[in-house]
Amino acid sequence: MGTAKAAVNRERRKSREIFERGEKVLVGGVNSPVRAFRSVGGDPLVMERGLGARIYDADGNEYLDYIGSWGAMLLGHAHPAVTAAIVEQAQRGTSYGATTELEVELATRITRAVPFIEKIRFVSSGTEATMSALRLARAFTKRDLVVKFEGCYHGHADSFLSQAGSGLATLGIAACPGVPQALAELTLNAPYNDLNAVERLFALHSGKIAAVIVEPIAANMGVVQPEAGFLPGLRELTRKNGALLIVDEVITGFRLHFGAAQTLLGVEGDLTTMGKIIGGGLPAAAYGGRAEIMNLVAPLGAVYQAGTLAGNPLAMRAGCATLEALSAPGKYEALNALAEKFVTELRQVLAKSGVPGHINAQGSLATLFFCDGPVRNYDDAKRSDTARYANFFREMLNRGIFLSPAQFEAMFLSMAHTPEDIAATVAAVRESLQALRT
Ligand code: KE4
Repeated sequence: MGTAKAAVNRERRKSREIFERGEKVLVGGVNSPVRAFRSVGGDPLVMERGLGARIYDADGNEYLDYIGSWGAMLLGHAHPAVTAAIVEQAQRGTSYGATTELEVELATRITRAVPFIEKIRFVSSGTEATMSALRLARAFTKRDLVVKFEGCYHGHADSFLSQAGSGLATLGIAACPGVPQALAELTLNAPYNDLNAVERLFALHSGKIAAVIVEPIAANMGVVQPEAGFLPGLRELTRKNGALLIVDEVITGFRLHFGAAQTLLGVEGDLTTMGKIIGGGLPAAAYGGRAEIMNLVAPLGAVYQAGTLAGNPLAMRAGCATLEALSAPGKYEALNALAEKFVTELRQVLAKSGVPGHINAQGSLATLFFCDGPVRNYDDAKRSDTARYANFFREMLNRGIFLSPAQFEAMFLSMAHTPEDIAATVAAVRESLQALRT
């Protein structure tokens, strides 16, 4: 049985000073809204370094990290082989604006691991990947409408900002200002896990839906798994109605196993997006699929998409080193076994705590919702007591555990977390839940 660190309201003077300086020149002091800790209150942390499963703030406080750069750091921070590769590559220059063998190597590694992705285009963020995949789907089908799911998040491209998850759910933004109404109307939303709703949309908009885009395991409303038949049902509905299925694996790509979550879930999208892990913590993402579709992209086709830093050698080298390290035998088996043990113990602690809650988990992704289960879509997730989550977040932070500063996000376990880390985390959860009751 692990022991939790005593809850200490740690000194964070430097974080506060840096953040206040940042607020003068950075919007809200951040470069991505969730980092502002708006939904959990208190001073946002300014981080200084990470190593393995740990991250350290500007005041030198150490935390067990369950964000891991929002899933990118599956190997943990500053993995020796990845760091060495980046250092070596940096000495050759960081970006040439020309093809390098490194992007060929990373694309080859990905397409070998995910055979139904025949061709890839690298971009610099998940947003670019999904935005480009949708443009391509619209060109391929010559249709305009897109179906997404309430609570799913696919980045901040205009077409994906209605009823989206992640930071929009956290800030309660259902429809984003600045997106023209004419464009917003081209995006249709359905509840996750609701095939009938999707079927109704296809009937209502027959011949007009270019694509359905889905997170194969939702992680941006908190973790919500696909129910049996949901993903194969989407595959069938899109095929029958002449639309493309875009599977957004920016989080799940190479997280559950060495490849796409789709392979484990019995579905193959027409297009797949990836990011985070394939860049090893550097800006790299990708969209890919059948050559028949991908060949419509410039310069082969007329679907224009480009990027100054796309496929840059530093990110490609980090991605190659990351996938090389991940391909070692037993890595995922060990991660998934530890994750299963972790979630089992968390559920036991939650059940005994007397605090209403429900845990959804799949592999190394998990979310503790402060509401009664089941949580099978965004409406269920929104029943969560976000004020209680905020208090839980603070209790855990003061015990040296850094969780997502928002209920509608996931916990990301890395391969650097050890059984001792898990035991200490479970103990901290037990004590934090107890503190919520007093
Ligand atoms: P980026 O543009 O942030 O690289 O990727 C967008 C994206 C696309 N698809 C999925 C499934 C995603 O989860 C994301 C981004 N994930 C969030 C975390 N929930 C990024 C964190 C943030 O916005 O700061």
